[in-house]
Amino acid sequence: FLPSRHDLGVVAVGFSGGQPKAGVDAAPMALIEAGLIQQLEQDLDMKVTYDGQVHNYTEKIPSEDPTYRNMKQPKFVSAVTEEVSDQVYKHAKDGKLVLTLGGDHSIAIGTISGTAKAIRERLGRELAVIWVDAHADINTPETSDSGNIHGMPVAFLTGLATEEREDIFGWIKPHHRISTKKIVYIGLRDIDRGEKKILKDHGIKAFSMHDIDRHGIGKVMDMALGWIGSDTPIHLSFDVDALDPMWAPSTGTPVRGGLTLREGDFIAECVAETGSLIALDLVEVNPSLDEHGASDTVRAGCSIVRCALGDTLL
Ligand code: B3U
Ligand code: MN
Ligand code: MN
Repeated sequence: FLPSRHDLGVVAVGFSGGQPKAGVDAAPMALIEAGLIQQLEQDLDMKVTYDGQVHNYTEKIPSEDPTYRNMKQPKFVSAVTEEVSDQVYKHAKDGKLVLTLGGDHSIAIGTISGTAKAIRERLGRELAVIWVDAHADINTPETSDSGNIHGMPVAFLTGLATEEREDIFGWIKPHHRISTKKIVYIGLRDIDRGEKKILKDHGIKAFSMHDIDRHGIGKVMDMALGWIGSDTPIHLSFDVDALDPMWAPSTGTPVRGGLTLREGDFIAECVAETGSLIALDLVEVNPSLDEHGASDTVRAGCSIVRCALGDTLL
């Protein structure tokens, strides 16, 4: 059922509208200029389909976009993620593995809805999601204190948040959604009160930094992949802020006490080993924050992507 390991579709999403800090839109270019696509082609022997553009979706900017249900820039984020959903869907429907370079994490509303739809159509299967992040990004518009939509994508993708208005995520239909039972978090350490309640009430599987300290990353990955079950298509959504700011300082909301560089790579390697990866997002690299650390952050991002796509140490 899986995409051919070497056939990769790349979508570069230069979008920052899900949060207030400029610069995260420059990440795809920074990653590509660091040689990421060449590395995938030359070192990993991949056949890469990429339209050669970092999309900034300026044509989607609405004439007015007032706060709605506490969400900031709801129409813009909705329109961009709907377009991203279609871009990702087209690659996945063709049987390609899909790599999306963000952008802030709101874009996962697009990427995961696109793969969920394609996998249902192609295989009649449900998608599992591994969400690697310091944050759970599962606020509903009502539980969010910030109103930033990058803190809400999982709520929209699971149907915990819905909206009738077509221009404000009403385009998300059942075939775009994922089950709360098929998402696994790794690396959590900064969760809002309302989010904790949502995780508990819905029995959502989550491995926090505490769990990683207790069991080690090897056992945590065994448990995470065991929860998903073998032979289930996996979408890996990797927020670079899961890594400790020591290795990835250039990100909008760094939280100390995070994953080491090796733990981040190890998670990606374990997912690659399953042979079930169908899509990968790398988000929240912001080269304009902590400029001294930007090249380290970009290198860490490139490494995560290579590992997830099958690069091995030996
Ligand atoms: N949970 C907070 C903070 C946050 C979420 N995602 C990031 N930060 N990167 C919120 O705004 O919802
Ligand atoms: Mn995130
Ligand atoms: Mn985060």
